[in-house]
Amino acid sequence: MYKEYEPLNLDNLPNRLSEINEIADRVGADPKTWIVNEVGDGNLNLVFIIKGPVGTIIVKQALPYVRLVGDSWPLTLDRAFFEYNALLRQDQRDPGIAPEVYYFDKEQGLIAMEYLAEHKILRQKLIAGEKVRGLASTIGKHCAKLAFKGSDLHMLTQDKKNDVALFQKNNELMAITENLVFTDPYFEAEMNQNTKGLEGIIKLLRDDVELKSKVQHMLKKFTSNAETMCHGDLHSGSIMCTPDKTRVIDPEFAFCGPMGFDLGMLIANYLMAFFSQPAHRSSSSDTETYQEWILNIIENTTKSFVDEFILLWKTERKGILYPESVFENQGHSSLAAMNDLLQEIWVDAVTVCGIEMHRRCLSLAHNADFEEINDLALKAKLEARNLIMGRELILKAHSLNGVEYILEMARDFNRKELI
Ligand code: SR1
Ligand code: MG
Repeated sequence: MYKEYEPLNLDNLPNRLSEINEIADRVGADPKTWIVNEVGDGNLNLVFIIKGPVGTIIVKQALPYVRLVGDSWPLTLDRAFFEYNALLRQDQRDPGIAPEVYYFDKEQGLIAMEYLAEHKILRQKLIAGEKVRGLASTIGKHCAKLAFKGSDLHMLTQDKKNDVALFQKNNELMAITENLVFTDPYFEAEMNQNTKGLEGIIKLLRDDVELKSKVQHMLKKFTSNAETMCHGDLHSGSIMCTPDKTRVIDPEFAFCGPMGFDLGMLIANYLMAFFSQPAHRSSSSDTETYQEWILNIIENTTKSFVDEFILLWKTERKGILYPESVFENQGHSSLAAMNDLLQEIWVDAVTVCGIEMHRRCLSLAHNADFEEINDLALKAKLEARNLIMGRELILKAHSLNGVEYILEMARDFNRKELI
């Protein structure tokens, strides 16, 4: 591989990558036998599928700019370094959940990794009305393992501090989240986009000082509370599934932040899949059945998260926080303290959830669940439900003491005519 960065393309890729043993061993030594396709449909990177006589791999390469916008928005190649480091930690904390990494080149911003042949992006499955067995349990447990095992509840404090120092340097990607997710939806930012018809609702959100203060409070936690390594972008486009297997990809936005961040972002994306269903299903009974399945996924993801967190609390609490020396070894239960912490995680998750529901309709980078709706009046009507429920979640996060309240709220908003 050349030392100096050069983006791969269909012409230069075979010769360049066949020189790398770790790649040639996985695909085949002769690049003339390779079939290469560029399949990147995300907002940032190049993604190639390379198929050869020995096997198939994925190669992901960072571009020196944001692909969605172009070279007017430069972006560090180092995001591949943070993704690589996050993939290793995901695999360590929840073995088998992330694609296996075969090769990493920092200068080229390049990661070669496992091709998930039978898996499909979860967002596409949710739009198509397909179900995945075991989804809630796999992802709920994964979020708990990532939250718990990357924190001072579990890690040696020196290792935790080294992780914090490492991921603090992913500040360009954190800045994207700080701006696009937490800030831009709440003022007239340059790159904002919204469906026509939502103007009244947008004014309502931007005039709501209590709402904006709560969002800023959550931004303070995002940027200052380095509790654990989060995936950082855990939406349904970062999950790949077969009918009964689930994997998590794309942790390039990894950062050290609040333990509820990933869970909240994920629930938001399920709620947006829920609200968009009337545009994607052909009968109201299909819509209702599938919407209930999505709500069931939200409920069981949250329950799996809590169950796994409690299990880890009882069996893997080896860090400096809430040590047994302070509780159990003196004959005192730590369960009340654990419940307080779980409550704080839940409030953060609910708040992040509401914010993510806002940004996907108001800022840059919308999601396909709504973007694939051609009937713009219907799109605006469904997005309005999503936006107002997002507001309710942010304002009421402290009093929604269980996932059931969220499910009921979603059913209620799904019936409302807001515009
Ligand atoms: C400019 S990047 C826009 C969005 O795409 C990524 O997937 C993240 O969600 C980011 O906010
Ligand atoms: Mg991504």
